[in-house]
Amino acid sequence: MEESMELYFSPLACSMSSRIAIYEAGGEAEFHCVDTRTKRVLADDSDFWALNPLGMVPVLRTEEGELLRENPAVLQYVADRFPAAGLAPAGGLERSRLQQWLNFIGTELHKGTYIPLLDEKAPAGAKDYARGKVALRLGYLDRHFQDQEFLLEKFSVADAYLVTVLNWSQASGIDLSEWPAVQAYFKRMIKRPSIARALTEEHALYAEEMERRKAA
Ligand SMILES: N[C@@H](CCC(=O)N[C@@H](CS)C(=O)NCC(=O)O)C(=O)O
Repeated sequence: MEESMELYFSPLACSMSSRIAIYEAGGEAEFHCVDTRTKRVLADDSDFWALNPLGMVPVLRTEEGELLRENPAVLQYVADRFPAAGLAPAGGLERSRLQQWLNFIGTELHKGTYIPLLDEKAPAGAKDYARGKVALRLGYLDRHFQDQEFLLEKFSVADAYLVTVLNWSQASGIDLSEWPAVQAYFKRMIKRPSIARALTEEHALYAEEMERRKAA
């Protein structure tokens, strides 16, 4: 029997974008929940540091047993693994355009803006610095979505990543109503079946994680 890919994830974290991509493609995968505070894999209490020396999700184990890290790489692997789903352009300028968006989301939004706002350990100065970056970045997206439905011509893994990050807006103190086209995009995206399913499942897992942390 062929092995399926395995995704190490944490509920509602950036790894949710790969779950969305797998659901969107109708692909098979095993999902392993990681507590990113204790760095343990929940199901077998194994050491997550052994899978990622940085202690971060996502980590993907391919069907061949190779470990792959870094969200844009994992997302493109998933897209290429299920080519019929058309979640990434096969090559050429359009593939570079996908990478342009994945890098924008990963660096400018995820790490540069949202993480300092979300991270309770980030000092006030880091939060102010990140807050100062919100308007330019979301304004850029807002102009894009004024006449575009998706980041590319059609739904891609970049949309899966963007919706995952925008989902942290409320917790980050970012009011998306200031960017109406981004807000409309977000509201459209969360109705998409693959995204609605991933959100429902990961919200439930997140609630369990909060209970576990309270009990610890
Ligand atoms: N550069 C990494 C960043 C991944 C990342 O920030 N993961 C977060 C969740 S969204 C995480 O695991 N944080 C736990 C930690 O930093 O210890 C990637 O693109 O995969």
